[in-house]
Amino acid sequence: MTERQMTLRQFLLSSRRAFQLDKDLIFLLEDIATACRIISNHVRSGAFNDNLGAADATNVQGETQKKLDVIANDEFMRHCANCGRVAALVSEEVDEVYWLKAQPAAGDYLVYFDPLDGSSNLDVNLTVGSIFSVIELDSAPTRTDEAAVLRSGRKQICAGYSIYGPSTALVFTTGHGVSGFTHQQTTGEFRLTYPDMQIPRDTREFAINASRLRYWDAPIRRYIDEALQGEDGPRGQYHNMRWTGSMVADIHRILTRGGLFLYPVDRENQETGGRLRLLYEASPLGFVVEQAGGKASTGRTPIVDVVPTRLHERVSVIMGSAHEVERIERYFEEAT
Ligand code: P6P
Repeated sequence: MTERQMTLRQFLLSSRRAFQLDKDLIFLLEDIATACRIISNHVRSGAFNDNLGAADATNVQGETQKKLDVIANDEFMRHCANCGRVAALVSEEVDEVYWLKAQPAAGDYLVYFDPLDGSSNLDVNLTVGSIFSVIELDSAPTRTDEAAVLRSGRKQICAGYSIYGPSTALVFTTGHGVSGFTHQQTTGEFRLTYPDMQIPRDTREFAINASRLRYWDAPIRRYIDEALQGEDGPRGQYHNMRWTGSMVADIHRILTRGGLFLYPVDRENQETGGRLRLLYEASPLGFVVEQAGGKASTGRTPIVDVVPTRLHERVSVIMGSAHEVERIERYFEEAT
């Protein structure tokens, strides 16, 4: 079976022919894939190189950085800088925009990334991932300042993630559906193992941090209460729950078998606008979910339509199987 599974390079070249994919985007995607391979190696050998545990630093989010957060960030910064069209990098781990060009031009790329999502899972040997997003500048920004990179998710030309689980997989979209590749250790190749990923419109599985129940808004509380009533409740069916502590892992499961991921704004986190960040978590994964036939909403509006006002802006996140997202959006409408 292996030989018939396209390599990443073969897939990108066929996409170039089929969708006129820009060669610079192909180079950038291959560089991102290389960064993810290297990060995967660091994650899997962390215990041997004293790379587990905390670095003596906190990031702009006020979170204690893990040593591997810093290593993963360095790998993304280094590899994304290879592509001559990348004008700026935005990282969860870096306070400011990292400009690579003093005079960015129309057609240049902005790359946004969470280099290691779910890193609190590292020390307990659970799944983590990396998230990335690419926007092409439609005009030369007047100033190389934060405002130049505050773009809505609709402007993305590419987004995806890498997941470091039992195997390492790379999943992305360039706006023509979602394709997934598994890293083959024997050859070092990423091979096409999840062609055309589609999220079932219906699901009976949700992912939420249920310890926050007491903070939830009424529509979220209603949805979860109904699900938990199972066969005897208004949904008339048993619902299952998963919560992995890594958005990448939950979203990969949803892309693979359906489901609903929720991290809503609630009474406790409303001051900060929620938990998850828009530019390098919710927006890229929202683009991927939409391209796979799912929906990604704040509860009231598509996540990719949200225009950020701050670099590390947070947002309410409800994404996955379309019919379940639509149900919650109805609950929000009914609650107003
Ligand atoms: P909690 C990881 O830190 C993350 O940003 C997401 O990947 C994950 O879904 C969420 O936070 C976990 O949050 O409240 O369970 O720690």
